[in-house]
Amino acid sequence: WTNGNTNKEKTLAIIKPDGLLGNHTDDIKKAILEYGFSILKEKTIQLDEDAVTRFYAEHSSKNFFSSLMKYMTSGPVVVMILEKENAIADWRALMGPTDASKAKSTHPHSIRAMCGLDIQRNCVHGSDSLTSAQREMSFFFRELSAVKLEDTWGMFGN
Ligand code: RTP
Ligand code: MG
Repeated sequence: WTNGNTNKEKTLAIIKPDGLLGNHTDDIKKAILEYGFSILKEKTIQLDEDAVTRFYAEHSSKNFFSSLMKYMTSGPVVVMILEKENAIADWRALMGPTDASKAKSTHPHSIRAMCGLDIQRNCVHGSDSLTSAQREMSFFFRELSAVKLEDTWGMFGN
């Protein structure tokens, strides 16, 4: 039998401050829906330094961290939970490579080619693994930590 949710995967997407400031939100959401994702949850928030430090903990010792902090707190962001089969990898494919200046020649139809500028101002974020997706979804949507077990159960096709 099936619970109707078999093989569906969820991932966390962020439209970063440059995406909102450049008015790319509607085009990005259009691309997301055309690619076959459902947008399960969405909210617009302003990140503070504490949130960025916790969210990007893995980058806290990198030389670009203070610049990343300034960028990510420079304006509101849109955080979304996307769902489809293979959502984590497919959303990263639709985003394109981290360096948006390269994306323009190598992945011209990607979102970063469409609205990103360079290696930092690349318009969007996507979780890079199942573990990150779970952590990042409950980071922004706390109520989800309560349904995590049920979701995991579905993901393994039981
Ligand atoms: P990926 O893991 O595929 O490289 O892509 P990502 O978007 O997850 O990028 P990541 O390396 O995890 O870095 C997180 C964000 O930090 C900014 N960044 N700046 N100045 C730089 O060299 C630099 N490198 C990364 C970007 O905004 C990046 O998305
Ligand atoms: Mg990353």
